[in-house]
Amino acid sequence: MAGLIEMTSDTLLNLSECRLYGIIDLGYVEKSDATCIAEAMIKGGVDLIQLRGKERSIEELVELAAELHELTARLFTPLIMNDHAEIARRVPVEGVHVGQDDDSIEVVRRKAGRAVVVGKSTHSLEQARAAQREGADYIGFGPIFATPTKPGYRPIGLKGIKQAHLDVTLPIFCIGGIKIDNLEQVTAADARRVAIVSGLLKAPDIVEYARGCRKLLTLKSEIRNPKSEI
Ligand code: TZP
Repeated sequence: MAGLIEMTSDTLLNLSECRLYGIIDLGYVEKSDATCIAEAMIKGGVDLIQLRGKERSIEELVELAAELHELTARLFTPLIMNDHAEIARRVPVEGVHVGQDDDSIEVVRRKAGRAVVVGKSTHSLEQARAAQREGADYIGFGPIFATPTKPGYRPIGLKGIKQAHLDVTLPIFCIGGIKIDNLEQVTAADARRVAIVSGLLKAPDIVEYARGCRKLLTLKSEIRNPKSEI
């Protein structure tokens, strides 16, 4: 079932159709605002939501993921848990996202104990190719630009995006410093999908911001291929 996220028994969401990935990072927002933020993101056209809570306890994340999932499931939007595959055993999130220093994809699947989408962060073309060989369902590719959300990582720039799409057949979400104002630069460099953290979370109007990003991504994909584009 690669690339297909089981949302309910009668609804399947195709990962390759997802273009805009919104990440709720608890470094930027209060836990108590997370559900409203998720709702605004979805209303604005975000296809996929991740909960990211570095330094937060598992118990805290389980509780918030369960609350968020009640909303995201109702709105048929997959919820992906960052880092902690064990949370997928306790909360019916649709996926788990891991970094280079986290569990392997195989361990993530084992810990989750059921079919989940597994995404992996990659920071170079070599890591992107390796993540595909390892069995990831999608990858994050970046940071494209320098970003305070992921300090200490050298930005990889726009140049590798085209090659990544030639080398990797999985959905690739470009990430890192992407804002509505530079999104066209990123799509011009051949990105089809993006993940955005601070741009969305700091937007004065999340619905409008997401809508604007979604429009640019959709426009670009229609220009690239009016019928079926992956
Ligand atoms: N992985 C690569 S860059 C990044 C992650 C999680 C952070 C992206 O955050 P922002 O605020 O959209 O630059």
